[in-house]
Amino acid sequence: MRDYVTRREYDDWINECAALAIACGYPVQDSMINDSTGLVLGSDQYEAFVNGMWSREPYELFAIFESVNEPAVDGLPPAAMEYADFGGLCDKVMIVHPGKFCSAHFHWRKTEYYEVVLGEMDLFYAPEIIDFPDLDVVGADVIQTKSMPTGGPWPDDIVLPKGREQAWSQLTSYQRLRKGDPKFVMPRKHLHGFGCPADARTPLVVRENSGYSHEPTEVGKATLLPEWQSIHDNHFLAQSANAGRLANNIRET
Ligand code: RUU
Ligand code: CO
Repeated sequence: MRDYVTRREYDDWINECAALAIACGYPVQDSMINDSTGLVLGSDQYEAFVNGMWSREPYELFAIFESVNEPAVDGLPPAAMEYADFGGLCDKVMIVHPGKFCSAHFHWRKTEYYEVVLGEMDLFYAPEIIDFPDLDVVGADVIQTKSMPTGGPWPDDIVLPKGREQAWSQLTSYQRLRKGDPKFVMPRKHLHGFGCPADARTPLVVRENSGYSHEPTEVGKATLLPEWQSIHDNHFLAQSANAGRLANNIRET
């Protein structure tokens, strides 16, 4: 089983994604193109590179170009610092090839919202907060002022990556998002994941805005407030996706 990506494969993938993001008008800077731009969500997902990013086979991997990640704490009253890690500002664009997915996950802190820039987005989510008491997620313990749209049932033709079916089983609501649709808000603590339709002509290019993105990568940490350096705010339901997110296994030769 393939558990690495070659330098050539990785750079071809990310350069293609960068070209698409730039063609879509996204402000991609050189510093946003690095060895953490691509997310391969688990060692079992490198198999995607055997037949290439255009094979349309189901795997969990995609790219993120992040143009803003700002704690936005300046000017707050000091008492607000206690929960300021729930706020902040982030602007990113995500590129998902046909048949590929961002794994099922939730964030304790981050509320995010999407705008499709190119292609179509298959969005899957849990419209209610699902309790994970061991992970400190209990719907009854948090503010909930409104409900999410219930969405529809999954289409019959979605093919999930092998072995990941269980992780997606509680994301019972589905919506297809297109360019020009209203922004779609995904409140914190709700399970979500998304993909690009397997038969699409172009990858999905989707812009995400959110609160501060507490990502577990080295690059993201450099600019952080010291108090926030150890915060990881992403929980992927597939255990190997959590480990895979930390670093990519890129083989130089
Ligand atoms: C998209 O839902 C996302 O939250 C990205 O912003 C990364 O954090 C991983 O998934
Ligand atoms: Co998310």
